[in-house]
Amino acid sequence: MSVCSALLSRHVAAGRPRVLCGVPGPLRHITSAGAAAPGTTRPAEDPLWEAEGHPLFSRARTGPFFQDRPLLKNPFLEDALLRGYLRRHLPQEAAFSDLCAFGERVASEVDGWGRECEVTPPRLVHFDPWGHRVDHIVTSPAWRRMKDLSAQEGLVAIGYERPFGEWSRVYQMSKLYIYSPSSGLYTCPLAMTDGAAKVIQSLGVSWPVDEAYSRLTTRHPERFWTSGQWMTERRGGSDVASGTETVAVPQGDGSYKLHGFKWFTSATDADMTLTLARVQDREGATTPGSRGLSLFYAEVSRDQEGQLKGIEVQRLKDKLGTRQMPTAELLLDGLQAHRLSDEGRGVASIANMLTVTRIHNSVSAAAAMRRVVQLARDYATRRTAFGKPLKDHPLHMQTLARMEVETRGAFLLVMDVCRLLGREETGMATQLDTHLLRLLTPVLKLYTGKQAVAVVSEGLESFGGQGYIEDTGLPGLLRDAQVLSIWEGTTNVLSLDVLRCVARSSGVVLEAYFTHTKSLLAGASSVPSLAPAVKAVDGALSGLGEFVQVAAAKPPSYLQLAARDLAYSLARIYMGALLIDHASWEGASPSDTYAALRWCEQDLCPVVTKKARDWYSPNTPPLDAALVYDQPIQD
Ligand code: UCC
Repeated sequence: MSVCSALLSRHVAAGRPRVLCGVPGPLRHITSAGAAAPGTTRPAEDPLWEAEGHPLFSRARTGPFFQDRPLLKNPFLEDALLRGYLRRHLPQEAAFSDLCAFGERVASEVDGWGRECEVTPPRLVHFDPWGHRVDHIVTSPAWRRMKDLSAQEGLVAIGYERPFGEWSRVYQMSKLYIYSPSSGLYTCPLAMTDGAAKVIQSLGVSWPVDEAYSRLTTRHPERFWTSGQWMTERRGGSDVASGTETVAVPQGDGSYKLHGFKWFTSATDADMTLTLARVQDREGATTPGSRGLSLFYAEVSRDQEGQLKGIEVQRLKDKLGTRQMPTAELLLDGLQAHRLSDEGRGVASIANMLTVTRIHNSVSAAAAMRRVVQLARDYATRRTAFGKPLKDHPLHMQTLARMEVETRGAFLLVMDVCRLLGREETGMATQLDTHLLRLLTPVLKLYTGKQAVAVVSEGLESFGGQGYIEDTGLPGLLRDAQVLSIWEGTTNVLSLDVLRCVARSSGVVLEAYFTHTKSLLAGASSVPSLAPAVKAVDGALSGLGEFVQVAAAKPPSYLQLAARDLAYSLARIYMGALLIDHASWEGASPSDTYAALRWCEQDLCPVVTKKARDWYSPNTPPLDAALVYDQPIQD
């Protein structure tokens, strides 16, 4: 049977008659898709001609072959690693049935809304027809449905209801992981909402934020609020401490009025926000740097004329991706706000929000990888090239397998950090857990952000040209992945954050890392099939330990130059240990072992490899600069 007839029979079997010009037409057996030479006639029995005597490629008909699209199936049922991980750590029927039902809803309904969000981006209406300034951000119905869905499904609430104690964060993030690639980027406001709830909880749920807290964490759509996180200003995206110009002017009643310009406020349709500003003294002076920053809470509301109170929306951002989301530039023009932190403790107080949003970012990164792998492997069963389905081409399978290994490493690190967060929030964390959480959060965020771009890009290629076609929905995956390494701290800023937390803890966070990684390896020491992987991670860990000893005696500039490679080494070694640990579980599959072995074949400790090649010596920065600017090398 030819490919075409196989496809036709499949259409018939699936009860889908072919539609010609809008009316179901009779099915004809077509054995070739070739075209008649111009000017020639063909007998009716020629397979290139159909019964009525029309050539196959005429009268606006483009031939009989249409490629089957990749099918999104229930993302929970399709994810063996997610189900295995939960079976091992959270074997609760209630969690499984909820995730399964939600996965079904994502595939059958929500994914379509996500697409609607992409093709109906928000727009800003500055003025009403009579010239009044209104600054209305008009979002799509699908975007608003996402808000209701998020409340109903408890996508933020679960983290605060804690139905499974210390494993509640793992459960919540599993739901978000299934949802994220279909969410139309609604996971972004949810990340900030979760982060805001966490900050409020850590500072104390009392007036003026008690009502806000209950709204951020409710399951009732009519009460549910989302929060913004307005940190970025024109001078400071990364360098918040010296770049924040917004001032807070004290009012007689203990509140403040904020004046400033926020350059990048994601999901500006939020109901409230947390933001940073400098408190002015009586003379109007402020304290520079981090010590001058305080944390504020403000509600986004309108007056009786419908005008935003204390805010003007300057414009919406024109972004590469995340177009579904109304990101704006905001002028704060006397926005009423309440100070939540002590004066000068703004960055330290918003740090909890950074931790939560960085974890959400990583959930989205792993989810994007998982989604593109799921679609690509489905497509490989539907697409035939060079005489056989893509799935029967070993080189294609090798490529997908490499993507799968990356996805697994990312997933296990994401879930491990969620596990640590859950332990910390339920009072179960040991000191080791707390140190690990601090160290691994930036490591997780920076590494998975990079992985997502690489894996999603590879994934698009696995669809051939169709991966580049906008209305397949595939290019949006890549556009949206690109932001994951940028916002919430770029790769280099987070690499420096790793150094900073090592220095501030006098190396204790690293000790926790070494201790825990070794204990993961020890648990797998009796599994012979994992021995090469254990050996590789153990060797890399020793190399890393030696590097840290040597680097500690060098000037700070040495470690700064090594910061990115150090962070990558921490990520790869720890992911290797997690893959090994998962594969050593009695319920693991042979593929779990294979993935662990494959992961551990790469350079697990690039910081040692690069040190040996003199990447961090004082001679290197001038060479780098000369190379970048194509200038003569200075002595
Ligand atoms: O807004 C944005 C877009 C939002 C989109 C959200 C989407 C989320 C996911 C969606 C999923 C689809 S993007 C803008 C985000 N901006 C950033 O991430 C800023 C990046 N820059 C940094 O992270 C910097 O490292 C800063 C701003 C934190 C550096 O500030 P400082 O003031 O120079 O930092 P210090 O002096 O080192 O730290 C001040 C205090 C210290 O506490 P104390 O004083 O008690 O010792 C630090 O320990 O803050 C503490 N601290 C932290 N604590 C600083 N960073 C952290 C941290 N990461 N964790 C815990």
